[in-house]
Amino acid sequence: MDRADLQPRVRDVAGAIETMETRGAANIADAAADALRAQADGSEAETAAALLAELRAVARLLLATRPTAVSLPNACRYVLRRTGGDSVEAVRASAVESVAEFRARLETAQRDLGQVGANRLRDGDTIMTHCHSTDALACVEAAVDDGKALTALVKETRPRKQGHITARELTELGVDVTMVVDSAARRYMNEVDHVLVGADAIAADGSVVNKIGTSGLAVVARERGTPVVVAAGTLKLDPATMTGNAVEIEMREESEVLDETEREAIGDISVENPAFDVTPPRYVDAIVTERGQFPPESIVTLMRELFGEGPTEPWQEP
Ligand code: RUB
Repeated sequence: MDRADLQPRVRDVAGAIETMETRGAANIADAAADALRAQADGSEAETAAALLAELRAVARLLLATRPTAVSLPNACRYVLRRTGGDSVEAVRASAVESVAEFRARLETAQRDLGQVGANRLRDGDTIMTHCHSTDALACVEAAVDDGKALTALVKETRPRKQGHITARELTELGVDVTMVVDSAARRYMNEVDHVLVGADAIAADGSVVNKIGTSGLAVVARERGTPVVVAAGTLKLDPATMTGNAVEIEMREESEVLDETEREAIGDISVENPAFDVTPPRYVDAIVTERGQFPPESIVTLMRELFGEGPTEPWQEP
């Protein structure tokens, strides 16, 4: 596909995901679906086959922006598998309709899993959060709507401090928030009733891929017997892991860790900046989805039901 055929919205969405202006797995999926809609809507393709090829190319472009969030391929998979027809109009209409359906399902899923997660929380509980997860916040919102008063210890979440977003949104929900630096998690764990985090990807063995630091937090929680709850819609289930593929962990720029002045002052060192880590299933108590809560070891049954025995890649050229 000629880059000139890309709709400006596609370029904007891909750029925003790459620079993390759009971030968090669910938001990324929603934006990706919208980019596919924009291409279908604005394309000047003259045949159904040409429009389908454009949509596949847009999906491939989006998939290259952030490697770990499986919501991206899952969003593209959902839309492309439902897009088709013999005319440009039919392809356009089916793409637009499946994007609308996908976005509506995303919203409903978050509301439904929020209620499941809320049922675990009791009035007066303290939660500890890591990063910023709209799925995790949906659980808190539903609990607050049920009349429960909650307190939150919010981890700052270095290097990009997404904990600041969580702190603001929890405060808006009426939750009493205390922020701590990441390394203070163990110091405060005795005060915590639930660790509540989101996920970028869930593997078939129940491993949870989420913002770097989640696995350390889960180990500390297990040491103290504090339940670790992962709020993750089924959009986060990674079908490729059913056939043995590993989730790729995104490595990011060292400038997120050290600014230029700090770098110069320290001298010649290497910096590693993985964006995510993997929490083994034995440290996770429950994965909360819109289909109910699952012990991590049994999530594969839900994956088989949703994806069959493996992934499809409708963005590949036939
Ligand atoms: C965000 C992150 C979030 C998950 C889940 O990482 O790790 O916990 O994406 O978010 P980044 P949600 O800031 O690097 O995108 O529940 O909103 O899908």
